[in-house]
Amino acid sequence: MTEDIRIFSYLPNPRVWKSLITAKLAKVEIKVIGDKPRNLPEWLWDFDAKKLEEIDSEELRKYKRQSKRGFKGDLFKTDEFLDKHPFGTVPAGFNSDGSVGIFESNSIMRAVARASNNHKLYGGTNKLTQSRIDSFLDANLVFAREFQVYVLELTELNDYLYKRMTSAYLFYLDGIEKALANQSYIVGNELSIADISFVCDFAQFLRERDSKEIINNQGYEIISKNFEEEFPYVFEHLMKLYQRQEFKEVMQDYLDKAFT
Ligand SMILES: N[C@@H](CCC(=O)N[C@@H](CS)C(=O)NCC(=O)O)C(=O)O
Repeated sequence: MTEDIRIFSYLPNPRVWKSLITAKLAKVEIKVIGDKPRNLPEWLWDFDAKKLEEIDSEELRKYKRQSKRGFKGDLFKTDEFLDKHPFGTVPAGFNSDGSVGIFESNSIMRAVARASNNHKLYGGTNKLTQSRIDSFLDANLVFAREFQVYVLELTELNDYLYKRMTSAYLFYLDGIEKALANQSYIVGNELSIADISFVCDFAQFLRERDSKEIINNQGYEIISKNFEEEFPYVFEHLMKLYQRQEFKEVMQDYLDKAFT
């Protein structure tokens, strides 16, 4: 059976988990290709991604590109890859024949949800619910971008960066806490991709707790230090979903360390 969506990425990657969890819940066929983060420079980034050792060294030269974000040095990306993925990032999603590229992990997840029979995780047929889900996904991306910068600079923090991250954290969590105050899920009373995206991105952010010493040594505190007490609805929601089978199978024990 051919897959509905193909994803190339470094693995494991919480951004890919969004699509994996959605695929499990929505019974959509996806194929994930990739390797450890440090090995991705040894791959040709393409719909038909492969290890560089399979490619002639003369041919390889034309694929060489300077990395832009999250990687150092050179990466190898085909022209077709850059045509489908103009920002050149992973996770890189594709439709089943590779003729369409889908980038941004939230959008790849949306494509997976749309590939299901009933789009249940993406508001079903209700366009307003779909738009409300989109609203949370946009808010989530703003938060995720902020913490991407924070994580990449974690060993060289400064006041500007730290304040920006703190304010993005408080802004985002305050909104999610309010959304969850009177309902069981982020959008209404049904699980949606807004919840899935929240769990995957926020779980990744909480791993700042693994770097407590590095952060403290620079004179700063863990931003999520009092998360459980300050945002009880968010905490409860995160734990409820983290323990759910479809999430657990993908995330395994990723968050356990953050709560010990
Ligand atoms: N917001 C994007 C982030 C993707 C992203 O920034 N990916 C980086 C790695 S963390 C990348 O692929 N960089 C490629 C490069 O450096 O050329 C998403 O959620 O998919």
